[in-house]
Parts: sequence; structure tokens; C-alpha cells
Amino acid sequence: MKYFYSTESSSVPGLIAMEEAQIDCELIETSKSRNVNIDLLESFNPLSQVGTLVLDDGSVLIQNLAILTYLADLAPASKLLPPPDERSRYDVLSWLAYSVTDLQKPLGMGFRRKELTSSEAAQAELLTFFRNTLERFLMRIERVAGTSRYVTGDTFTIADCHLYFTLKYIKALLGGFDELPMTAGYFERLSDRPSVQRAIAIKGDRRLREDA
Ligand SMILES: N[C@@H](CCC(=O)N[C@@H](CS)C(=O)NCC(=O)O)C(=O)O
Repeated sequence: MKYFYSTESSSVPGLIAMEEAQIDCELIETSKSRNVNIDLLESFNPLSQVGTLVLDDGSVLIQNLAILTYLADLAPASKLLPPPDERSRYDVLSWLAYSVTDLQKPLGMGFRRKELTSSEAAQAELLTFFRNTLERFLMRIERVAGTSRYVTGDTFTIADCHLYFTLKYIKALLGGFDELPMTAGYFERLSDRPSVQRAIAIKGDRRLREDA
């Protein structure tokens, strides 16, 4: 498999899942600002978005929801996603969908507010709107993170892989998690996870686990 990624982007959850499940993959770094591997990425994904996963049969998979589910199902022993006959599988998918939609969309719009309007007053109103929206949605995490290590219990899953990414940027947009102490603790637990630290340190083109 090949995985097109860029550092500090929504392709990081895929890297975390591969590190966690010890999946071998060729990693291809892309960068729009440095024009690295962009033409190559576009030849596989016309939207030119990362993560883009190219499977061994040459077919292409995009969207975190599908990529993370695929990676977890490749390595069931990793327990990143329970099997289809377990009810808890659908809780993990519910949390993953919440992260890629309810959280990631207002987050992205919050950061791009200057592209939505040139009026500084309107930008400030938009920032308040997106912050309020995110704080309301974050109550779902705040309610569970005080009683369990990860969002669906004590097992780290693909939902946590993605939530690490969204929470990192939500923290930057909100200016911290001062009003959300359980979410702050959960984000620290995610940040301390060795697979997360290895994933965020990945740079350049390389092969994961050549020795595997
Ligand atoms: N919904 C997609 C989002 C993918 C996405 O927006 N990727 C961004 C990086 S965070 C990207 O490649 N942006 C470059 C572009 O759109 O030109 C997913 O979950 O995979």
C-alpha cells in the first residue's frame, strides 16, 4: 500500500492507526507550499487531498472514515475497531463520524473565516459562532472523558486516532480547554500515546516497518 500524507494534517490519524496496528506501508509526503509530490497525488486523487490510500490492487481509498475503518479491519488484533458482530463497533464508528463531521467542519470553517468575509466584524462574529458550536459538541467528550480513558472505554480505537487530530486544532482555535477539564485530560492521554508521538514525528518519503 501507499499512503499520501502531509504533516500536521487530517492524514495524521491514518499514520497513528498504522503505527498502532504495525501495518507496513509506503508513505509519500506531500506539501502544497513546497510543491512536493502534488502532481503524483493528483494522479491518484483528483481532489488532491490527503490522506489518500492506494491499495495493493491499485484502487484508491479516500476519506478518513473509510481509510481508518479499512486499516483497522486489516489488523483485527490491534482492536482499533471491534468486529461486525460486536455492538461496540458501531459506537466506535459513531464517535469517528462525530469527529470527521460535527467537529471537523466547524473547526475548518473557524480557521477559514477570513475566506468567508472580508469584514473584520463579521469574522469576529463567525469565530464566536464556530467556537460556540464546537463547545456545544465537545460536551459529548466532556461527559465521557472523566470516567473512561478513551471515548468508548479503556481500549484505544480509530475514533481516538481521529479525535487526537481534531482536538489538537480545536484547542488552538478555542485558545485552550480551560472550561473543559475532562477533554483537556483526554487530549493529554492521547498526546502521550507512543503511536501518536511516532506518527507526528514522521517526515519525508519512507516505508513503515521495512523489517515486518
Ligand atoms: N473529509 C476528508 C478531509 C480531507 C482533507 O480536507 N484533507 C486536507 C488536509 S487536512 C487537504 O488535503 N487539503 C488540501 C486541499 O483540499 O487542497 C477526510 O476525512 O479525509
